[in-house]
Amino acid sequence: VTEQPPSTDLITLSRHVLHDQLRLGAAATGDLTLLLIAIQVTSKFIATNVRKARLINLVGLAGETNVQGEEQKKLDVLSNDIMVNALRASGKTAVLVSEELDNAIIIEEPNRGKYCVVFDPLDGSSNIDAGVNIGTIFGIYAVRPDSKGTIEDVLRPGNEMVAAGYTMYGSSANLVLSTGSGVNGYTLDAALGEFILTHPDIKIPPRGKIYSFNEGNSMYFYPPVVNYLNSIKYPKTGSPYSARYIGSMVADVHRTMLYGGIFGYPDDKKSKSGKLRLLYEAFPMAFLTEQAGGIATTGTKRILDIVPTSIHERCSVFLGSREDVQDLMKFYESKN
Ligand code: AHM
Ligand code: MG
Repeated sequence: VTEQPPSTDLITLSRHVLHDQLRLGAAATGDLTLLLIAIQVTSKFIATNVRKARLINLVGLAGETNVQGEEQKKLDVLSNDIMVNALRASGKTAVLVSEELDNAIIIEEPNRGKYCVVFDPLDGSSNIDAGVNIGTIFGIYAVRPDSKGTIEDVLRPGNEMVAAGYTMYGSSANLVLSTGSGVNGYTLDAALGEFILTHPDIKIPPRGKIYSFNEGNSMYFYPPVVNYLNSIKYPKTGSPYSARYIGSMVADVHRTMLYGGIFGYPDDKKSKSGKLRLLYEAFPMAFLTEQAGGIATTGTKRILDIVPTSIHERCSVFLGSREDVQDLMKFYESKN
């Protein structure tokens, strides 16, 4: 076997988003490009901290004190600080909403820009201490015309987002991004310190063979979910679906993007609105899913059409392969 010479023409994330901007011509100011470049830097920074967390005492509870008497930051608190600092300093943001912060941050002059970023800096907290995949999720809105940036600029349906993405910190760091014309995946080349385009134009297979639910909640699930799950576990024809559930939304959605199937975190008798957060978990993942040709629904309603009333509200989530999600929706339609 002859070895291929290494590529001398790498497509980095910066090159790719810049190319996108140039395509739009004079219409694009370059601000979104610069914001996306700032976000990818935060992902690199968080990725290095995730990788060395065990060695430098970043796991465990915030508020603990290390041997030098310095206060330790938990990885998710640290990730939040990394993102808030970088997004403020980018000069491109007006409003920031983070899962870690009760209130939105309104950016003042001279740092104020025209974008709002909603994010979960480190999602999958139950997996952090075990070294299992975790990730950052983000969505971006442009402020409304004539707005200086208020909370109303983020209390808007997900279909008004201009971009969304996530970075998964796993065996490699993978950043998956959409600016509204398809989905692209980039892998961090640690030696270069650059995200390289490795998964151009991701399309979710129209049907998969995997379901991803926390079935430990089955006793609380409503009949449409129970009956749908039974239909794929005990099919009348063919083989049953496989179960895969990591408990990190980014990792479970990433696998669904690449392999197909259905991911679900429904509302149920115990969690009346489900668990996942609308603004910075459900919306960005729904945006990416639709851009990759899949469906994202609450069971009865398109997720991206929900109008949020508060920044931390929750919603029921099912997303993934078109045909699989349609099958689930039929159980809601027939109410059984
Ligand atoms: P977190 O924001 O506290 O990390 O919770 C969100 C996570 C998601 O990543 C994941 O899909 C879900 O919670 C798993 O919840 P559960 O442990 O109830 O299955
Ligand atoms: Mg979260």
